[in-house]
Amino acid sequence: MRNTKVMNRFDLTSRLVKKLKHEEAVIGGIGNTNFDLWAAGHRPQNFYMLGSMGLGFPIALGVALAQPERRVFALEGDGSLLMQLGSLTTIAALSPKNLTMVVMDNGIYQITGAQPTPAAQVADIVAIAAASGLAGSAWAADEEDFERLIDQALAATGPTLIGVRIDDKPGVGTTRRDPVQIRERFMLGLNVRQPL
Ligand SMILES: Cc1ncc(C[n+]2csc(CCOP(=O)(O)OP(=O)(O)O)c2C)c(N)n1
Repeated sequence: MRNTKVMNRFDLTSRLVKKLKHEEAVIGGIGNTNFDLWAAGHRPQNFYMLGSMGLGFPIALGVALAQPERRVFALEGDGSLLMQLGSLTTIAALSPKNLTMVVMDNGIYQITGAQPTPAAQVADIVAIAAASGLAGSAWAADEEDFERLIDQALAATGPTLIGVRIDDKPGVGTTRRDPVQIRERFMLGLNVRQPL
């Protein structure tokens, strides 16, 4: 089903962030995806989802629609996405040209004790995305292929989804849990708030 290398979330997140030169927005999903986004180097255009599984992509969709000239990336765990699969069809139907989703598939709910997710056995996230209408969905074969898919996404004319198989490591850092600060910094970073 997936002839892909098992990679590492922090390494891939760092590779993505290094490629961002135009104040692209990045939305990190609950837990490890936003921990590693934070650890890869905080940017004012980063938003760190706290609390609810599966809201990374819906939030990113809102940002992409509100600011169509800005590229938007969203990072989500496989367990979180499986809890909010309807977001894929909504995104496919609205088809924002500037949104790229990355699914960090470790086949487990790592942060709550490594219980297996359905992606470990029966669900192929990229096949689900393609069948939801996201035709440009692909598994990254290895780190080089991931970087190539990100380069493609930076020039894409429709929403794209990249699946990556990752190891069972927890996030490298821990996001500072201050929701008001996270929101205000992000709004400043997106130029929708004036500095005090
Ligand atoms: C709606 C909801 N249900 C359950 C939880 C508890 N919870 C928080 S993170 C998590 C697991 C996330 O798994 P995944 O998205 O695959 O990321 P990973 O931890 O593997 O990086 C769970 C069950 C929650 N925060 N929200």
